[in-house]
Amino acid sequence: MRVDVVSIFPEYLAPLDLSLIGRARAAGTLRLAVHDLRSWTHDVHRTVDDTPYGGGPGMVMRPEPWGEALDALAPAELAPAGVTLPRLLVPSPAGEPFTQAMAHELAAESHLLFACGRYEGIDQRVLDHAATRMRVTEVSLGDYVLFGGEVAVLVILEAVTRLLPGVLGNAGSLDDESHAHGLLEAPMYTKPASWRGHEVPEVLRSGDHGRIARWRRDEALTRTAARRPDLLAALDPASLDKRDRAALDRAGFPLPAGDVAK
Ligand code: JD8
Repeated sequence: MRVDVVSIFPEYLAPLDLSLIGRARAAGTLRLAVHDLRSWTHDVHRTVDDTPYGGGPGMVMRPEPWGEALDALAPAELAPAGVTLPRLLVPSPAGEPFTQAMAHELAAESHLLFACGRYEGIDQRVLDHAATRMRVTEVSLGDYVLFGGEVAVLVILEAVTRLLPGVLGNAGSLDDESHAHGLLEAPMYTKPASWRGHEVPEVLRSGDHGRIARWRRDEALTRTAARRPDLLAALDPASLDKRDRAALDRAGFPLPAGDVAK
């Protein structure tokens, strides 16, 4: 996968050299380039912002440097062939929520291009113009306010990179994770069995794999009911068996109506 990131703070993307993402880059699975938006300015002050039309606080990113950056990284001449046009992702608090489903979707692309805004954001015409030649998605990390898009790009690329073939050593650990089955994960423990007066639950040391699986499922259901009732409500009621329903009942969670599996 090819990835281009444009930012006025390219140093902010330095963590992409580290750890598993860095290894994916070294292996050639991920061909990542970070670009300084100011390299597409021409004035002596390398200006990227100006005052907002209509008034209001702060500054808005001027369209000209962005237009040149996108022209350079997604040349319009390639549009008829269609194959090399990147998917443009623009982090914004007004974007579509980023989810594991979107991470899977992005992992299937051959070329991603991220535009990191700052200040009050990027002149809307940059996105409107880009949309005439490529797929543009405004994406949000969540309902809180950041200074700019750089951290969102770090998060999105971490979620996407670990889905690329060959990046995660143990393929089995992908399908058992939180959100894959719509529930939060049960807590995990390692040695020692007793630490500062806190014990590892007996069931996990029992060696009884059936009991362990049931305990983990109950913990997943109980945690999800307490912390993420929205996830439980979205589950297909038919995916909950009698013991699932008993665990939810004990947790005081109103049982979803519908057919009981098993
Ligand atoms: C990009 C500029 C700040 C946005 C005024 C100050 C994502 N979940 C998220 N929260 N915030 C962002 C985000 C914030 C950004 C930019 C992403 C570019 N800002 C501006 C408009 C309102 N603030 C985000 N993804």
